Amino acid sequence: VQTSSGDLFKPKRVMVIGGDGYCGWATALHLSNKGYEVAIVDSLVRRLFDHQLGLDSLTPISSIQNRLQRWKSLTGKSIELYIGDICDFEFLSETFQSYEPDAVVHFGEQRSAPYSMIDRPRAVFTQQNNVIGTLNVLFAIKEFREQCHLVKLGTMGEYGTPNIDIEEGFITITHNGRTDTLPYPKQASSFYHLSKVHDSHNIAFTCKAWGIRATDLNQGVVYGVRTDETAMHEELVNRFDYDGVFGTALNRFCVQAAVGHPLTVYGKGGQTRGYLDIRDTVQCVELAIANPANPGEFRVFNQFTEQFSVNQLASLITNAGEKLGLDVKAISVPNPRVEAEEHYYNAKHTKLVELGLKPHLLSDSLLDSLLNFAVQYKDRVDTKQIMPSVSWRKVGVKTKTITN
Ligand code: NAD
Ligand code: USQ
Repeated sequence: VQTSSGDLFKPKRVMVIGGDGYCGWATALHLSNKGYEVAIVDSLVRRLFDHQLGLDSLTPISSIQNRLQRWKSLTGKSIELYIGDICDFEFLSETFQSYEPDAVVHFGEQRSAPYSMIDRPRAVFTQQNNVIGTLNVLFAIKEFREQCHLVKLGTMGEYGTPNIDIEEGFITITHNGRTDTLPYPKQASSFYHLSKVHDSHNIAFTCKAWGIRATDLNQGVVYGVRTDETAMHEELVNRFDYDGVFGTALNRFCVQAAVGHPLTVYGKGGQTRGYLDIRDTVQCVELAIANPANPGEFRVFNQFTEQFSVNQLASLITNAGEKLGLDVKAISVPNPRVEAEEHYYNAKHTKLVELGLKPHLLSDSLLDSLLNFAVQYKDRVDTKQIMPSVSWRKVGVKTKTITN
């Protein structure tokens, strides 16, 4: 790959941090399938959160070791595995020196906004885990692998819901007769989303100060479950979160429809966000890796394909459910979050398309297959986990046990 600065940089060895999670597992297999050498780094802390909160994926997921053995036996391809916490710099240094990655895709964070709002310990954990983890990755690149390209998962939620168009990372402003291109203002609305803002600042600074090459992927809400690779065998099946802490909007609605639970629209339902199919997550990450940032360049891509309000999602699922003979109803539940429920939203998302992204837009057939998927596993649903259990307003200082 010839980067725009003219240097030759052909990434082959990719480290996927958080490769046991929802986006990371699908991406690790996709990259391995595409001929990249892949190593997964994961502390498995996400499986621990599930145990601690009494939650479970809709799909039964195999251990990471069994997943990788199955992948090897099906495809002949090996994925290396490093179990450890990237906040432990000794572990991360050894991993970097042993694997020598050309690119690091960093998914390895605590990614639930409600989890970060349960109580003070979880808010602190989220910011410590995410901010220190990313800082360690930046130091490891500087120290051991200067040319390594960091592809970091950020979030569209960093921008909040401003009353003007959202640009991709930067905005050109004229103020008192002078003009500059500045980072787009950040207005995150949970301790989790704020951790991503802090990460972005640290990454931007180290690109400038140390010449790190980085791409910040401000991803929207991901939906779907099957990718070409995870569909190859039941032991490769991805996780599917539907509970009130880790489940995200569209995926949750599919499970709710499958078990006859009313769709949980929070408040007025005008909350609009960018969404994308998990098949596009893996495609976007591959595009970012194949077209690396230049040394010292801090790139920001808005990674989503379409915008929807919660009400729009609810009506899409209602209609798709009816076609399958499901009786789907949406209800408004008091919004546990502090967020605008009716607002302007228009976010740019052209940079990944310019690199070649061919989006899988939300279609009737995808909704159909996602609903059927949820119906297939509906006996595993714990309906007590569906209603939201974390309030932004009632967050407390003490460790809270989540029970419904
Ligand atoms: P996930 O919880 O399924 O996976 C995250 C993985 O990272 C887990 O396997 C966890 O064990 C691991 N991890 C966490 N902290 C770690 C640490 N300190 N050291 C090593 N491993 C660690 O989450 P996901 O849905 O796959 O999200 C992945 C990334 O994408 C996150 O950064 C998230 O913020 C971002 N993202 C997700 C979505 C979405 O809708 N799921 C949308 C936008 C952005
Ligand atoms: N919502 C409902 N009902 C539900 C669930 C959610 O109305 O049952 C609403 C929420 O109030 C919010 C919107 O839907 O307005 C999206 O909520 P979500 O839980 O689907 O997504 P969010 O909390 O924003 O977080 C998810 C991922 C996170 C990622 C983010 C991308 O968990 O890791 O960063 O999506 S974004 O939303 O673009 O910031």
